Amino acid sequence: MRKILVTGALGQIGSELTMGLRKTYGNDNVIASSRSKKEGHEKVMESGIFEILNITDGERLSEVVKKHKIDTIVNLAAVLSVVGEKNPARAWDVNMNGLYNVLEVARQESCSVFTPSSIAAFGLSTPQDNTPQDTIQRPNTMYGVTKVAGELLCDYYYTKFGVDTRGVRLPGLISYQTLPGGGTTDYAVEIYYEALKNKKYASFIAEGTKMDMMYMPDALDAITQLLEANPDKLIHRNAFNVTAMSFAPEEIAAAIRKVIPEFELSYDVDKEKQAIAESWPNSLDDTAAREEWGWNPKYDLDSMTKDMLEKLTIKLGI
Ligand code: AKB
Repeated sequence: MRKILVTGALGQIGSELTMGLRKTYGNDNVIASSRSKKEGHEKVMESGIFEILNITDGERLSEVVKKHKIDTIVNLAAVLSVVGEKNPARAWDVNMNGLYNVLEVARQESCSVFTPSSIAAFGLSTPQDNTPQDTIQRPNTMYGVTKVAGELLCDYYYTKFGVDTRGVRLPGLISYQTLPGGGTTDYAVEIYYEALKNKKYASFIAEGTKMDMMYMPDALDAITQLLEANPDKLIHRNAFNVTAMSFAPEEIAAAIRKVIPEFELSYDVDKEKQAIAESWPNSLDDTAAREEWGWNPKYDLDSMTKDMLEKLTIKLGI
């Protein structure tokens, strides 16, 4: 049985992945960690071991890994695109120095490592449609820079030291449990909350701007499937394109209108976020993930919308 450490365990992905991993591997075998405790996350903090851990502190990371005899680190602590542009130095520190610490401890303690990359690892010179697995990567955000460098650093630790590193390029993630923490794709989560609460939403992303997206249950499947994938079949390891759908604001609004016909979409475009969105692909080609480890998402825009609205209706007590 694996002994897993999840960093960033109280974030959008971590809070759900930790609970999922605990179901599969047992509560005692999945250690959740975060740089601080957070109200509303008692389930994650109390259903198994919880450690206060900031990944920029390599010594503390090493101590936690040794203390719990960790063999797998799922590194989800990261500063996302929009927040990263407000504080590039912090984005570099957490996303790069933090990842370096994770890989170094993994090398010393013989752990395997899962770290997500992102669609942010692409830039304006990348082919925008059906973006290939292996292509030009010249992102123009600090978050994107750290994601490309992170992919390369993980490759380096695999080829140089034999650390079993794996990762996927995640698109925008949509979930109803924990809010995302400052990304460009966050509009696609906000829109559901506002549709239920106010029947209208002003999108900070402009009409016609397509980005790849995925419902959280598929993202959790992607991570757990790749963790357990047969290493002999993995050619790409640290940076698999994965996607489940690609849409623009007016398309998600149309899907919401099938459930809430009176829903109204308007636009209040944020220049900085729009520029980031335009630098990212319209849609990814995820053939390599499908071929190398059987990636096959379950949710499309309509089935995700139906489930999101049902679950959020219960959560918000509407
Ligand atoms: C963001 O928008 O920054 C993230 C991402 C696509 O990596 N959701």
